[in-house]
Amino acid sequence: MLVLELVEIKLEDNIGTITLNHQGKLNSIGEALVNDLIAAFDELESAQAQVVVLRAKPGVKVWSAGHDISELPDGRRDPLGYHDSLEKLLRRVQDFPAPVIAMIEGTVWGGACDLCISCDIVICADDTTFAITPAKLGLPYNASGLVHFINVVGPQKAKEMFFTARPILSREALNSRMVNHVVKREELEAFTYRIAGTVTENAPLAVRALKRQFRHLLGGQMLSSETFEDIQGMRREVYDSRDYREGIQAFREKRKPDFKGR
Ligand code: LCV
Repeated sequence: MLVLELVEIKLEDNIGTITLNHQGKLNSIGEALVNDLIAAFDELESAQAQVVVLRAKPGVKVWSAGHDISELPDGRRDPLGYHDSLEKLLRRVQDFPAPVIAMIEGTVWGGACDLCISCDIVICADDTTFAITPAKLGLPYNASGLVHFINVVGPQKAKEMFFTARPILSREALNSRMVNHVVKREELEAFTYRIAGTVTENAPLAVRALKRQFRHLLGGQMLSSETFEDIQGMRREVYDSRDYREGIQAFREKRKPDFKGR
């Protein structure tokens, strides 16, 4: 198996495992980690893995701290555009030709929540929390990300999560259908690999066709060109704003942001 710096890859009994291993930056999702993750998915696709478990090292406090804030642009540029590393990773997971199971322990922040729900099945430990944080940082997020959350947790819960940016507990995530299962941390690994094993007992081509159909059907919202331009215009207003720069600066200076609404 390919050896990479920021992730570990394993393949056993047709079950691939990709382990986030960027502890120094709390598995925050920057260019380098995304490149390694995409290389890992490419490797497991060539090895014809029938299911992939995406996990962090056992016992982590933070599963992933979300987008690497130090790689966010200083303003005047879309922070989460189509070619942003996080967006490329989300599409790679959704286009991977076999189910990807997110096995979560510890806390999950920002775009890492979007990574989890871009996986096909989410299994988390009972002490896991999820916080989607663009509003806390002064970011507008993006339309494809909002569609992910609306599809998974529904519009009301999605709005509450984005407007409050507060961490939600595993039980709440289960009730909102954001996760498939919540299990005790000590049972998480065995439970996840049992589920992964049942996927490998089924016909790989059928499972691949099912995943592709879900991908197209879930992405089905049509936007008129005017709606699209309206969305892009509003997003530009936000990432060109003083508050966008203030949110990131406040994080860097480890202080509460002082938003002014401009
Ligand atoms: C870079 C980091 C990060 C980080 N990037 O440890 O969803 S959106 O739109 O918001 C999207 C743009 C996005 O995903 O944005 C990122 C959203 N993530 C967050 O808001 C989480 C930010 N991090 C934290 O709140 C804390 O770091 C947590 C609660 C994750 C862990 O707190 P803890 O006290 O254990 P520190 O905060 O001391 O972090 C340890 C080091 O990791 C860096 C952080 O700057 C610190 O670096 P230094 O030791 O150099 O000061 N770090 C943490 N998160 N997302 N760097």
